[in-house]
Amino acid sequence: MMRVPAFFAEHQQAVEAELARLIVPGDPVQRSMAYTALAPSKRVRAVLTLLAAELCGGAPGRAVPAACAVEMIHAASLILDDLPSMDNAALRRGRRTNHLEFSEALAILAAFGLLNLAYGTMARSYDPPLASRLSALLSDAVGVHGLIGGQATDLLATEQQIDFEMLERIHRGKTGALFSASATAGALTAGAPADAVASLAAYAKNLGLAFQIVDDLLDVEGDPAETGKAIRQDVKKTTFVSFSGVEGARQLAIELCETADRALVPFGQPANRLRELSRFVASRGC
Ligand code: GRG
Repeated sequence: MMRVPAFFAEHQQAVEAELARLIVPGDPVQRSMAYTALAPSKRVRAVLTLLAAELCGGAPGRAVPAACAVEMIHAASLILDDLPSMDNAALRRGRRTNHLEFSEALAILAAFGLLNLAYGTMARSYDPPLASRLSALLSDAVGVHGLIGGQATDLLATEQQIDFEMLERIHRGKTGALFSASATAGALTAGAPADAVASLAAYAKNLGLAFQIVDDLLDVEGDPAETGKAIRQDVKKTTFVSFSGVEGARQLAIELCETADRALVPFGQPANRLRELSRFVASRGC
């Protein structure tokens, strides 16, 4: 994995320790949940939650359950995305995909198990008004205008001609929505005012799209030993690279990170860690 700033590694560890506590490997479905959710990951969405909370003055550790919920949802989406009826992928996070290691049935149950645990974790970790805001936020990010909608549009568009606007819509749903919700969740756990929440959501939305574009670039020129997944999985799909070429896609990712950073202007210097996160996203190799 690529070298990350020290604060990034600390946040990754805090989230991984809590995920390991919450997802106990026991019977087969629990082992299937742990297999994907606890596998090596950059934890970029969780780090985003913790950095947003930190910037908004949240007490240390308070955002960790929300960051774990985001990671559980993300892991659920990866398990589903890899299924034979979706991307039919064999390698994820450097391991055989969940349905190949367990079975398709257990993979589906593990994805539901993780999604369910995400909402339960928020309900148990925060007072009812905050828990209900976080649940609504994440349910919107998962829903028909987020992950589920983006994935459905993406699947229906496979081997079809799509325009740039549709490509952007797919990935704002599949990737941008959870990035945006991750930052928003962190800010909400810190009791941030509405304008700060909106700025962080705007930052993360653009960062998410940049992240997806780099993901497309890595599908073409990445090293499976680094990314933990096979390359050229997306040959039948229109991607940012097939649309804009390697250089065009790289430029677009840089521009989106710059747009993301502009939303941080009101925070001044204290937002430097988020600026570092944008630099990591624009130049990552895994
Ligand atoms: C019901 C949760 C749920 C989802 C249903 C399957 C689906 C809808 C959506 C799939 C969304 C998806 C897999 C988007 C891809 C996003 C992406 C860039 C994944 C790679 O993320 P990384 O690089 O992975 O952050 P790691 O392994 O580092 O966490």
